[in-house]
Amino acid sequence: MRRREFIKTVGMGIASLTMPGTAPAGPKRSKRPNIIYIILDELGYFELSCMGNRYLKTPNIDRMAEEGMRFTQALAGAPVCAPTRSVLMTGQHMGHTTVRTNPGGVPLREDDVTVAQVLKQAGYATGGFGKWGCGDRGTTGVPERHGFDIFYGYYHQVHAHSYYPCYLIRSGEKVPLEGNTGDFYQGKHYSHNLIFDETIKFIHQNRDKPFFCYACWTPPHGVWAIPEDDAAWQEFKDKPWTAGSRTRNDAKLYAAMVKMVDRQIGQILALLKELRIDENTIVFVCGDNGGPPYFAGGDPTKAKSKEPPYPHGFFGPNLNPRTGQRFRGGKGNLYEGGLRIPMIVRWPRKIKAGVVSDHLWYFPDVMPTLAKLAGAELPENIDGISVVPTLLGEEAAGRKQEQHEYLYWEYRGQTAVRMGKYKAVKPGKNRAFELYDLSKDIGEQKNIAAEYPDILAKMKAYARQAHAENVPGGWIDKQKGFQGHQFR
Ligand SMILES: [Ca+2]
Repeated sequence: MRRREFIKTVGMGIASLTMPGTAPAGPKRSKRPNIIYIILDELGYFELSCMGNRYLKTPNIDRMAEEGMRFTQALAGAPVCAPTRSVLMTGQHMGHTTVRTNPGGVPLREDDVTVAQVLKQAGYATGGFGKWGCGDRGTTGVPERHGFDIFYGYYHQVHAHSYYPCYLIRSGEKVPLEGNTGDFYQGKHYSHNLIFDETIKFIHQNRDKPFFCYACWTPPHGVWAIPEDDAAWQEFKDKPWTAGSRTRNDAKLYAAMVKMVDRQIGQILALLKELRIDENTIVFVCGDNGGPPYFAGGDPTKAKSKEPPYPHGFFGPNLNPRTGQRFRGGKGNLYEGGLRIPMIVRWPRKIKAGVVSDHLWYFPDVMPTLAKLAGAELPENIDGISVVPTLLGEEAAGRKQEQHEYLYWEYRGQTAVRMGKYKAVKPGKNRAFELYDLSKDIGEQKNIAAEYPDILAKMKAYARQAHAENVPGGWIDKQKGFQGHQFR
């Protein structure tokens, strides 16, 4: 189906679903799983306690990994927040997706088809909760124009920098938060608690139908803040840590926020059991981009020394605490540190418990994966491949796991291509491509470009083929956009 026709059919709504001959092939409607897709903004690959992190505590995510599948080579769609969400939502890599910059000014186009549209057309209830990042209020990119029955939270990237905003947005309408002033650290309403409550409410309300719950939560992204009485803050507030980027509390706040969202994931899993939909619900938990080396400078109130006390970040998002090996780089660049994310998927009795998979996949694959689970039809021109055969087993899925010929990223003059064990990285606009063999060199230290010119030439050709001109969406009503934290 072409994208425009697809939109037209979505626009016809429920009527089209009952027309004979239009029912999508796939699992029976009654068997179709609920889908909960949770993003923890900025959470690094090694920031789980099951990955050996010494400071951060994630007992519920660890339990999900024990009961489900953990991926070692799940990669972000982009090394920063907005583009990675655009890739996830459109099933298109960075050479094709619409939002390729991060400041929040570029929205999805009217004719972009999202995961929510795909699932809604197949009869799913669709809800989004958290940070959207694919189009501000008043643009063509808003979630209510892209398949979400409800979206509650932040639309503009920068609006999400405050956990005590003056308002949040519910499906395009401002919801004023009286008592919040624009102060980053205190206020009457902590946004994430409201967002979590709405997430829970949506699951409750839709327990009897197939639903897609997109929980694109902001924690542990900064500016770091948490209510004083939150149990997670009480657990970490007296740690002797002074590392931070704005305040001496930042590292403690970060750890508390990770613990808080982990606790809330536990609450969601308990709710699924209580509602007796645990075995018919697949839950994904992942990061959104590679981990930034937060708080590398130590105590922000002291003059920085030449040798920062935590060169790889206070919590070491890209440093394997068990082996001392680390991914190069971090958030914002296209070395592995900018792209590797935690990814854990749980579906009792469908996904084998305790499996660690090294299947290589990335955010464009989410749309075809969820569509396959839902028996939904896909739009044309997507770059993803379903990972259902890996999740359920090739026998249960009825087909072999397909592999990507190559994976592609671009961001601010950087380009990266992955082909099997090889990774080609162009680290900047006027820089040459480097080539690494990740099977031997996970830290991307030994550039072998000169030794394998034919392989690099092939990967450069892929990069040229993957990049298409960027045509952004636009404004419908500029007055409605985010104006700054102090504005209501
Ligand atoms: Ca992010």
